[in-house]
Amino acid sequence: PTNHVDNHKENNMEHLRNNSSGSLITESVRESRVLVLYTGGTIGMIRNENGALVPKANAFVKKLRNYPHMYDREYAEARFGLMGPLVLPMTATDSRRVIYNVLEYSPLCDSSNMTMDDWIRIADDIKLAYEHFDGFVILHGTDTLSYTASALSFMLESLGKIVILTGSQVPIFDSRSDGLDNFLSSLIIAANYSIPEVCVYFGTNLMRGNRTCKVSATSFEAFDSPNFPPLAKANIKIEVDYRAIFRPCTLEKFHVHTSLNRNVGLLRIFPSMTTHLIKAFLQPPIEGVVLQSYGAGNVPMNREDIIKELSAATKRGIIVVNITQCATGCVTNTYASGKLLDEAGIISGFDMTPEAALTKLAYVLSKTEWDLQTKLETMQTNLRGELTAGRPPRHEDLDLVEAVARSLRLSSAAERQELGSILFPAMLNAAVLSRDIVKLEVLQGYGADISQQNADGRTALHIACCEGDLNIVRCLLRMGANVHIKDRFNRTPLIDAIEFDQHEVIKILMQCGAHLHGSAYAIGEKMCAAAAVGNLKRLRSYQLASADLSQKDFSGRTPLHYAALHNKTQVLEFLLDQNVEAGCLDKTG
Ligand code: ASN
Repeated sequence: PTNHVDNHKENNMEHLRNNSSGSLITESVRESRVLVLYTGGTIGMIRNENGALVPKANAFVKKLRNYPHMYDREYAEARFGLMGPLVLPMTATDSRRVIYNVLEYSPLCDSSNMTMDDWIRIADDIKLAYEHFDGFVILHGTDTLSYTASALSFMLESLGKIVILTGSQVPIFDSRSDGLDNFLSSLIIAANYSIPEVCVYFGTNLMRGNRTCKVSATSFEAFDSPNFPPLAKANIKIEVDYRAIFRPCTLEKFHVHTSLNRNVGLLRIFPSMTTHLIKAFLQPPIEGVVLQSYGAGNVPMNREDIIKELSAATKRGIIVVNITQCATGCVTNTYASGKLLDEAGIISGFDMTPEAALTKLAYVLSKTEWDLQTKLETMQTNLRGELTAGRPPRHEDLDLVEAVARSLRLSSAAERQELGSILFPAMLNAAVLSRDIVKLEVLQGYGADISQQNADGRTALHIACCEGDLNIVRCLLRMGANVHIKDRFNRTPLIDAIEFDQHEVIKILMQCGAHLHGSAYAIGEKMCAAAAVGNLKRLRSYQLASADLSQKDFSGRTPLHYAALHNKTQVLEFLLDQNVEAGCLDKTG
């Protein structure tokens, strides 16, 4: 990365944050905010005099503003003025306005030049902007896009928001391009769907990033997810397969892991490979090897020299992970050579892609706090949905919706989807209200998405936060419930917990990375109203949610003004104890 951007990163972020208020903010405006990290790639390139594709700095956003598909000028200028963030036009199916900011990297990079440093820089940028946006889109060259997506999936730990990487085969500003659709669909999905994963969007598919490979240098369907179905398909409607989504089940805040071990490599077995080559490959400083074997994980049994070198390497503490050269399928112990590899200390990478296996090794090897055994076990554990170990559950066997659908004689996928979207939220909510943890777990076993929204966009966690039963809240979070989902009224579970003054619930939500969102003035308004009536409990709720107690309302007054005006001494004492600013003036001075 160049210093140029790093020096300006904080300023850029500050600029984006300041830009994210605007003039018409009210709570009723349903908007979602997406940060676009434009790293380079064909998508934003232009053709030079010789017809060659080259990146061009500071042109992308300017050009986008001339595309009515990408920029609703009238709305954007009324809302933010001339040079504010970009806004998508509303379509018939959208429920929220998509507001997006573009952070352009410098220099713009053909992805074939990208390195692990670039992955770290992207992860850091997401960290800086995390609380200010609902989702992230990374515009990226296609050549190494699957590597970046796989690496980020590991580096972004306890991720609660969606990150989508996309790019194109033809520049977005060419008259016939896949870039426009890829970018537009990524923005709409990032703004509207709770899929807390690092994804790749290409063609019409949203895929789990660490399951993807670039499979074509020419097709508009350039990426495939050979061992895992797409998370969503963008046809006339966007159809999300919610049960395919991998949700983090830790009670932790989002954080990023920003070191990677570079001493890793991909070793592809081929007929008549020389011993010399294997030996050279396994020389120090190599620490991790992804072995790309034949078929179901085979190496030539008659090549004792190869097995011997690999075995010596694992004895030296090098991690060797076995994956298949085939595009689909999994390493198994079907053949005798599997046993041989086991004995040589080589571990199975199951059905991981080469990109996922390599970046996971770089990630795992950089965890200095783990010993070798932990690293070996972690390589074989499903961390982010990157591998399938054992037989995947067959949903048809244990699917409640299937059973009801059969008895109602519903046959189409759309009807089943609809049935699930009605049945499960209602049943989850009933289980929350009756505080029934066993039922919640059974429902998840039957295929319920724990974060599924009902007709009002509310989830089981919203209800649980109003009710205030800590065990239920904790159970939902452990089952992967997302803390960031906004209902139809723009309320997150945290807002519900605040307005029901569930202090313990607020604490655990904050521990899991929940945060206040929207206009600071609107929050100020709520706190001032609480101060005016002496509602100390409510102010404590806001304090636990890390609200700024000296935040002004729309008239410029703070909670302290109101407490003084209405003679609410308890609130006054509390606020003064918190050292809130006492000296600020309201709009009348
Ligand atoms: N070489 C380009 C890149 O990876 C390819 C592309 O974006 N289609 O940056």
